[in-house]
Amino acid sequence: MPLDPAADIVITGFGHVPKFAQGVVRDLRLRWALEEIGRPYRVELLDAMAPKPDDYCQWQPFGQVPAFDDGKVRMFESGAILLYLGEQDERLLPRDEALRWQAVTWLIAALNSVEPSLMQIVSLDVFQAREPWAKEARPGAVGFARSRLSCLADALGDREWLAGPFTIADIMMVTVLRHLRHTDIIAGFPGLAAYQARGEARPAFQQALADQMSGFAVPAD
Ligand SMILES: N[C@@H](CCC(=O)N[C@@H](CS)C(=O)NCC(=O)O)C(=O)O
Repeated sequence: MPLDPAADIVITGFGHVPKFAQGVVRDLRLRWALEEIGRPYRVELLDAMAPKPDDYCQWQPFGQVPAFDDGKVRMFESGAILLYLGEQDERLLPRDEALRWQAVTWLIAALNSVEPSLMQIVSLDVFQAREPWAKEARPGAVGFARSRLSCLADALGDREWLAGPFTIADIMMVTVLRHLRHTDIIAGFPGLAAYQARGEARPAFQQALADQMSGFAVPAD
């Protein structure tokens, strides 16, 4: 059971978030990776709505979560932290050079080529939902996201995971796809829906999600 109040590894998360964000806050990526390799960790929960203390911004300059500290390195950015954890365990990042760089490539693709287009829809549906232009902008944003998802679905084909074995690339991509769980857009790509479900069925994901949810006062959707 990796959650351990005496662990050397500390990550940050939020103590409470609105319902739409429960189960997608990005500390989930770290929790999932740590569960996959059985590394104990503890969590410092911050108030999502309050200004972040100055000392926290020296750790995470944007005042966001997650941040990570294992006593050796202090880091922020979920992708960088997954790479760091992958360096330490081949169950997250293969030692074979070709597979390893495939995994790194797909991790960056998830962050840089897929996540922004999906977050645009989240912004319109949640953060900007009351803006008069949000409704008009949505079809264009959905069209763009679908074009990215279509390329992703083609690239994945009928493979189980993006880089061959399960890697940090899958932790990143599955958590990115979860941003659209309030829509039926992923369901329009059956291969991607099955891929997401495969990732979410892993016991390490289930444990990570349950632990994140237990930090929130309001139950999940
Ligand atoms: N690129 C960062 C993004 C972190 C991020 O957006 N965190 C969100 C929670 S999932 C957050 O802290 N939002 C509050 C804010 O931006 O002030 C990462 O991947 O770590």
